[in-house]
Amino acid sequence: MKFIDETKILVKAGNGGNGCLSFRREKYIPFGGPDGGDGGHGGSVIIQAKDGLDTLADFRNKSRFVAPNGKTGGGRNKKGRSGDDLVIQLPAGSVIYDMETEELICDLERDGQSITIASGGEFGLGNTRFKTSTNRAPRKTTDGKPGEERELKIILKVLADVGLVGLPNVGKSSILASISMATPKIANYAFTTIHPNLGVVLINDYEKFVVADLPGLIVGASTGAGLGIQFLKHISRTKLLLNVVDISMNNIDKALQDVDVITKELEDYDEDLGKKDKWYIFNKIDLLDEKELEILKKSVNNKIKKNVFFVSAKEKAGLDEVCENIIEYLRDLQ
Ligand SMILES: Nc1nc2c(ncn2[C@@H]2O[C@H](COP(=O)(O)OP(=O)(O)OP(=O)(O)O)[C@@H](O)[C@H]2O)c(=O)[nH]1
Ligand SMILES: [Mg+2]
Repeated sequence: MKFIDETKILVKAGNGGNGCLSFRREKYIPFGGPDGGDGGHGGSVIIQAKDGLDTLADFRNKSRFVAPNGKTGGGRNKKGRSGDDLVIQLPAGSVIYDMETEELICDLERDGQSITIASGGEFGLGNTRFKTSTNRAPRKTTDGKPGEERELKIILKVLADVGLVGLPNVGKSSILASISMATPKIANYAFTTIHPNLGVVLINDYEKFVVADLPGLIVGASTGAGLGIQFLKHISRTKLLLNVVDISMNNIDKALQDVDVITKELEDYDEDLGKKDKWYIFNKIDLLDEKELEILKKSVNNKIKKNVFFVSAKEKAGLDEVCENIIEYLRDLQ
């Protein structure tokens, strides 16, 4: 599923430093020639793609990026110091548009790819530059040019690897909250989630996957009942679906029926969605006692042969195992 994260930033490159007006003044040399140096170049603003950044959240608080100006030139032909370039790192997959013209500037696809988004201003020339055979004491200099300034819209499309589906209120958002840093709304009523939520599950320093938590599905969702339908199309590109089932009622028949309702809605909506790999997550096991859980596990395992997990989002039980299995599954797909 593709989620869109969007932000606006303002970038301003540094101005070029002005050229210097100066003449050599030394003892015994009454008419020293011009020695005004050039200014420094303004720093440019460069945008660079980086793997491992997942969202544009870092840009919520900082949205102005200004590269330093070039310094003015000095006497004795001293060139002004150039402003350093300012590098902004964006997640790979970011697409950059010009706010004003809405024109696409670039699509940063790969790690390391970079673009100069605002060029630093040209430096101004010192008066030394204007010395000619006929004008040995020029008073002319030029000013540095202003650095480019642009307002940018950045859009990041995130592809979810795994989708959480299930009836309303079964604990999909609670599972997302428990395995990722996401903070979806969780409450004890149907259709708490009205828009998909996205979370990144970090397994270790270099492995992670993205989970989408969808609004609850109900009977008839595939033909438009409830909220889920409008989002089903988005999970068409996930690799794996987690069918979440509430087993707090300790009713195996009801639980299996719930599994089937979701499977059927997915199939009815789209054949390919029906064929997608599905795992079954029986949630809220904290509400059963040990014996009840033992019996339930046995009967579920009799009916569904593999890819069944028993978890408690509330107590974070069983979810590490689910996540480890997911990362292994995704690894095998590559
Ligand atoms: N005891 C217990 N309660 C849970 C567990 N997981 C979720 N809940 C509760 O179940 C209710 C529904 O949880 P949500 O995570 O909002 O469920 P959802 O599937 O996202 O619901 P919708 O967004 O409405 O489809 C909340 O009151 C949760 O606190 C669990 O493992 N144990
Ligand atoms: Mg929810």
